[in-house]
Amino acid sequence: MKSKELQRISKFISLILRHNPEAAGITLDSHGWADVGELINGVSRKYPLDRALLERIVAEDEKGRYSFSDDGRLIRANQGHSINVDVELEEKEPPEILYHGTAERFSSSIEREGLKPGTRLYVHLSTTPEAARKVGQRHGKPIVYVVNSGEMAKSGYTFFLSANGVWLTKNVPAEFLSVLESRHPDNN
Ligand code: HQG
Repeated sequence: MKSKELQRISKFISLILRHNPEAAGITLDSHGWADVGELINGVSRKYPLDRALLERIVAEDEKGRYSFSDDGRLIRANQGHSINVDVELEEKEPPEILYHGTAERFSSSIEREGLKPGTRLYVHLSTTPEAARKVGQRHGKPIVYVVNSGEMAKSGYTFFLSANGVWLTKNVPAEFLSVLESRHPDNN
């Protein structure tokens, strides 16, 4: 199967497991798990999918978006949900600095209100400016914020590290944000 087709199926799976299980006629449990057989049946209404292909999609996903349960019967998205499930995120002391990539057009609102999770459960933070810039590019002309996560943790804010290495927190007040100044003309 071509990688474009695989990507299309993966996008549909992430829609189902993060936002809209009804799109495949399935339900998730309170920890975000779907039954693998039900997911395959539901996706198969739209795209060809069997266990082997699903295993390939999970194994090859470049962001490690999905996990199987230990017995292989269940599958869930590791982060990125808008529906209220508890994926048993690990609460963890964050690094001193994290980054958030967004589009320039959101900057006045962000600098007024801080970072809010929007439709998702958490604000997503990156460990490098490069990764943050890529996230921001999905929305338009990117801008990268430096998040003073060390100071936030000292002030009592909690952080979580997802199974696939994404830092998450409920919100970031504007006082902990500063714009990353680009040092290179190409770096914007
Ligand atoms: C912005 C992808 C105005 C926020 C990525 C972002 C990530 C505000 C947008 C993951 C705001 C929400 C998540 C405020 C935040 N005013 N705009 N006060 N506060 N925003 O897509 O972080 O490929 O829900 O900056 O790689 O872009 O799907 O979040 O631009 O890890 O696995 O509101 O999704 O991963 O957009 O992306 P999103 P995000 P996947």
